[in-house]
Amino acid sequence: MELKNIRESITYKTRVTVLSGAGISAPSGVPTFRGGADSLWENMRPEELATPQAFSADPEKVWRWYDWRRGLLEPCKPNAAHYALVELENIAGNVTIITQNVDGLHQLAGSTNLMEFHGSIWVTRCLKCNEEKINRTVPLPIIPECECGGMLRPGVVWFGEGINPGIMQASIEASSNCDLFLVIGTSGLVHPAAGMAHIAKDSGATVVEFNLEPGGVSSHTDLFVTGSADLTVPQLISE
Ligand code: BJW
Ligand code: ZN
Repeated sequence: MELKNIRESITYKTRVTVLSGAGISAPSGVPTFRGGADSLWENMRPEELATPQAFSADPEKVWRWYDWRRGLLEPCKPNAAHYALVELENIAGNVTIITQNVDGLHQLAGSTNLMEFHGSIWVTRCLKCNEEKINRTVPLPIIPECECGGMLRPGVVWFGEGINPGIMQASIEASSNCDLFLVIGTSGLVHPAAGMAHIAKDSGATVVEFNLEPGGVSSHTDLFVTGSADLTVPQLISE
């Protein structure tokens, strides 16, 4: 099977579900988490920063990391891979994107049916009143405070935290009920997100992966497309 066969098989009736990860945003200048000299954790252990324990122990350190990343992300624009998925909505009638990314680039590109599985770096949540708010201020005061006086935290999902139950349920449904499942730019190491590819495969979908190199879900794919997502994903919609 080649990408050409997949492209030719897509009609308005094809139900497509996408699992995207940091690699789809890499061509936009967003650093990935694992591997590569520029990756976010090259010199740090994830459990030092992306856990509720790390935040309780040193909220200032964790907020500095997020504030630095928000600054890096602010000028980043969607790339050809994000736009190809928007275009795909005109070819296949039912496209659902499950993104592990917190960068907001799928929305910026214009994708409509989107789930932010690990939350958003542009959302804050109050530890006291629980209010969630969109917040695009860069840089933020450290540590940012809610109007109620409570401490704010980033609106993302850290290790050991559960996925929003509504998003979890909808993601399982979208993965179980699709014809084509696209895995784009994820190492496939973090669960339960990576498990969506397994659910799709076990439910009979054709699974196509786009990445520079194989990862945690590659043994569950029908086709592996090697290359940078901004060059390969657009080939799904035109030659
Ligand atoms: C390119 C490219 C280009 C580069 N083109 N490609 C089952 C088994 C084992 C462990 C677990 C399990 N179930 C749960 C766990 C524990 C844990 C986990 O998965 N650990 C593993 C690491 C071992 N999971 C959790 O803790 C999750 N919660 C949970 O399970 O809760 C249970 C619970 C239930 C009920 C109540 C309470 C608890 C939560 C996971 C949260 C992950 N959060 C993060 C941080 C988000 C906030 C932030 O941004 O700071 O999410 S971690 C980080 O990893 C981030 C990402 O979304 C996630 C995935 O990373 P991703 O996107 O795959 O990026 P990379 O960098 O890993 O890979 C980039 C890829 O791109 C590579 O493959 C490159 O090759 C490729 N690439 N350039 C195409 N140009
Ligand atoms: Zn509050």
